[in-house]
Amino acid sequence: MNRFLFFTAVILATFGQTSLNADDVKKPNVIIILADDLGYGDLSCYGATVHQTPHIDTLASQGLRFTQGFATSSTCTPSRYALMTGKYPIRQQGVHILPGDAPLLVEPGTLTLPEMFRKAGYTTGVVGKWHLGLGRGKIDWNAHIAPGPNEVGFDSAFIMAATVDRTPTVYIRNGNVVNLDPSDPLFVNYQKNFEGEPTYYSNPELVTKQKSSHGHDNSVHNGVGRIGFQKGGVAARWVDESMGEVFKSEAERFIRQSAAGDKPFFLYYALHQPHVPRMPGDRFAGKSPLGLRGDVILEADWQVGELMRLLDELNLTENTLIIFSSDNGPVLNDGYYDQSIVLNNKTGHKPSGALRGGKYSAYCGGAQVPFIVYWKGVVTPGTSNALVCHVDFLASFAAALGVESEALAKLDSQNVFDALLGRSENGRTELLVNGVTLRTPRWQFLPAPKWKKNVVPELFDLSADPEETNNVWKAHPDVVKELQKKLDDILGSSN
Ligand code: NG6
Ligand code: CA
Repeated sequence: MNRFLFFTAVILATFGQTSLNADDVKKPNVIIILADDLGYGDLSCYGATVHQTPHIDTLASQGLRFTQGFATSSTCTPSRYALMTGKYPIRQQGVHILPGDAPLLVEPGTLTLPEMFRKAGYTTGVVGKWHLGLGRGKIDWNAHIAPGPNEVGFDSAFIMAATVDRTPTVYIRNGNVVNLDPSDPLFVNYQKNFEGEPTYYSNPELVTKQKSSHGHDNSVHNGVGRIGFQKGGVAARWVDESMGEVFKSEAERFIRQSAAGDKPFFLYYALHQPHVPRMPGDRFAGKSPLGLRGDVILEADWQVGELMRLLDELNLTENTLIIFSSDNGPVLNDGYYDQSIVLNNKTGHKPSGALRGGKYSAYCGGAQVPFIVYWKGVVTPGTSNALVCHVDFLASFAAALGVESEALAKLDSQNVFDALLGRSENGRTELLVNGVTLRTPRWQFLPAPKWKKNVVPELFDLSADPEETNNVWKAHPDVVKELQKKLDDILGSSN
């Protein structure tokens, strides 16, 4: 019955008649689980045979597994910016991989994904990787840090500021560094070291766990060199090997607290795996033939299983919509010697599956990622080839929940809610990826850079050549012209 009412609202919203009072409708809880650098081919439900990911596989086998699910970008900050704002990252200056002390990219007051859920009456929370900046200028890590996630839509936030390999290596709860001892204040600097503080080069004996292959040579924490310098805040520093446990507990805490209230909840659960440095907890160390990179994928899978177990325990499974995806494609060596290349080659694992490229790449493997929508009893299990993207969550859920806002018209986000639920095979007709590539369900088009001479565009017919091996631009001048025009329109529009 409740679900029926929700669907009535969806249908009304689809036809522009959002006349149902939001309070009449039992809205599903929504959880977006976003892995960090997990590739299209890394899960057994997407073809990996080297190890099994049974919990995420359950989401896939009992939900809808997308074969053309996308992030907007092949790196983290731009990708997460689009998920949060419903805008292509190129709409704003400076949306690139951020240092750990960068200011907040999202302006408070904008219609973000969590803000939209709040308008729909949800309790909202984020647990895990943030990487969208904090504060407005130089951050005082020893005072309340704002604006941050709490100012752009999240009622509660338990985050790390940037990445596992960047300082500060501390957790931040609702703007305050967790476990900070006032007598040992925390300082962070991305330009220069603090006098007398050990670094990768000055104190190599501290680098006991993973050596850097490139970069990661500033402050050393927990046996690993990081990007960025830090001083103090020792009691607050995380233990990498327990991060999976910590984020799991925090996600559980948020769900339990929200379930005790009378509002539905939205949780953005931003897992830290399998980004470097890959440091699994004891229970997963040595479990995957892929080594550390595989171990932490299994750990992430366990976290998903624990979440589903909790939903069952709280009787929430049937009224919770879960989306599982990744912020960008996979990478093997991302700056540490962790055996990932050797073991990958030994096992023949394909982190991007049959796709070309991975993290940082303009080819499909850069941003085409695992993408699963699970809603027990509502989403009919299966596979969808619809082209869908994280940037679409905002418009899709706004339409489904009947949230109206003038801001929606100015977004790149499209309402593909029917495609997300498997009620339509029609997703997007085109998607801008990395601010340069145009992707359609059939074509992948990389324009020739205008400033470079003698470089031809690249056009791949994915229906015949999913691995992007055969550039067919010469054979399809009309397609090139049409896609270039679409690209120019998107880039030229002021959205
Ligand atoms: C790069 C880092 C890489 C990773 C990446 C961000 C080096 C050599 N490389 O600069 O390790 O941190 O930034 O990854 O330092 S992302 O998933 O957050 O985009
Ligand atoms: Ca990432």
